[in-house]
Amino acid sequence: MRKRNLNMKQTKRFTCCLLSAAMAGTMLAGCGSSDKAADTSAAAADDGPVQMEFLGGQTTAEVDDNAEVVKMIEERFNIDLKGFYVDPNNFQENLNVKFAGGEMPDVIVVGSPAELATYVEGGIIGELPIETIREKAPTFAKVADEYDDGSLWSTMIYNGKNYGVAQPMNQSPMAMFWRKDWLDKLGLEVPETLEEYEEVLTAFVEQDPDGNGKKDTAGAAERIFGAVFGAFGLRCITGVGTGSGFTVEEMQLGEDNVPFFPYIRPEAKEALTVLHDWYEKGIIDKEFITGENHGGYAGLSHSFMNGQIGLTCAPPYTYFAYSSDMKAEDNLGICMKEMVAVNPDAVVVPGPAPVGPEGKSGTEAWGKIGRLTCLTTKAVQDPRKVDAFLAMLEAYYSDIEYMKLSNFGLEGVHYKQTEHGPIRIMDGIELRKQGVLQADFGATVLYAKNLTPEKTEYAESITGNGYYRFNAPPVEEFSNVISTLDSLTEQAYFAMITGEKPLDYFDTFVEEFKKAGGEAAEKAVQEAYAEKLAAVQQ
Ligand SMILES: [Ca+2]
Repeated sequence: MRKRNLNMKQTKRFTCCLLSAAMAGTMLAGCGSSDKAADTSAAAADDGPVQMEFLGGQTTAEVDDNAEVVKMIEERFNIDLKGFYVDPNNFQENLNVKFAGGEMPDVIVVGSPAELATYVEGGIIGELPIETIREKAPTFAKVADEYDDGSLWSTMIYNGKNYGVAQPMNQSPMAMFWRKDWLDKLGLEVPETLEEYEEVLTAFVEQDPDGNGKKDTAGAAERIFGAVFGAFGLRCITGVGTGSGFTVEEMQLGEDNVPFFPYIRPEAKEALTVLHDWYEKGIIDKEFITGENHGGYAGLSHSFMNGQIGLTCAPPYTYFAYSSDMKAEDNLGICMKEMVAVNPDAVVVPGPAPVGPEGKSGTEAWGKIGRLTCLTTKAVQDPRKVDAFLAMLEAYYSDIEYMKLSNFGLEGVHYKQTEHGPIRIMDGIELRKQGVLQADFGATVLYAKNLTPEKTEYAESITGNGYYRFNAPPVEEFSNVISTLDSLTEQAYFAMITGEKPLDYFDTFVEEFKKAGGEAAEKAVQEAYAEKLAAVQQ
């Protein structure tokens, strides 16, 4: 619980940073008109390369003008490619200082619709009409249409206008990872249903799977809560990164395309009933409240690595890249490498998410929506910058060689080609200096299909249904109460799982959640989302 409180404070601090960015932006907007006149006349007088300054994320670097990739990209699009450098220590504060001083890049990647709204209000991000995108980047538009479940194009709408482009991603859901050596020792198979899960996990508690003669193992911990909720049709996010606890701000998009809070649905009580029962039986690690991660890479599960539990849940690539072969070293993900180092005898296999009583199953998945790339108010004033940006976007979707050049660079210099796909041989900062990862659009659906097909197919083969992230449109009814709702849910859920409160307390919790602003927030988000959908269809 203590850890979670820290996280809440961090969230607040981040919001404050964004607000000051908005204020800085307001100042900028005041002096924007003179820039506009200057830019337009310069564009008319000069047909030379137009300068494009990119800020792709927190890992930023100045671009080396003489690098080969830089020259290739510059010639192709008739641009002068620059990286917008921001000191990564206190990144947001340093970026705000630049905004306040009147500096901004041409292209900027934002983290969420809420951040988009703040930057639009602050005069940092400029409008990019959907019809312009459709006209200048038709291949992108076609792919976006194909993968849009309603939430793709609408992500970039704010107050009825479009700002930037959202990338369609092919993110695999989380996979379940088992201790195969424990299963083998007890003569058990990888389970498939919730009932079978309970049998196997009970054996992990009762039958000494690590063979040390002590009853000192549990079945699983917090990171499988999402799969248990998934067995009842709900999206539940727990144990993200170094924190523990439930992430209430990520809502669920229903099959009817209406977003809702999964935590107050009647099915949530059924999932909590299972978790409480498993907690009582010792299946859920009694220390689950402190989370599975205790430092280092946020995806690590120390409880799993140390042999305290026999099952965890994680993104596929953090354990295996292209198969479950633990002998192939380049196949091991960051978590698996650490696990083997700590526990050389551990054998790990993936398995399916548990199927619930009504046949439902699934794990949480990060967004179907990837990078949110925007043009600044500075860039949208110059039609040549808009054209260059959309030409780069179009190239990324219509020319696999350009996608590879801008994301991986040159073979033998920046990456090596292996039978399992390209592997980078240079670090991120250095790559960015040389123009790689500057003018790219990330691991899009086409990227997954064409550049890393083996890894994509493997991840798909070990996962099933995903409950994808829904980014709530920024509405005050939501943002004003979400911290309160988060704390309320967390306290009630922990209390019901551990038995501090009876399961029937769920109904009281739902009433409190609604009264604390949850009902109004859900309604406001639903309305705002419907408005966004309507704006896309115009
Ligand atoms: Ca034992």
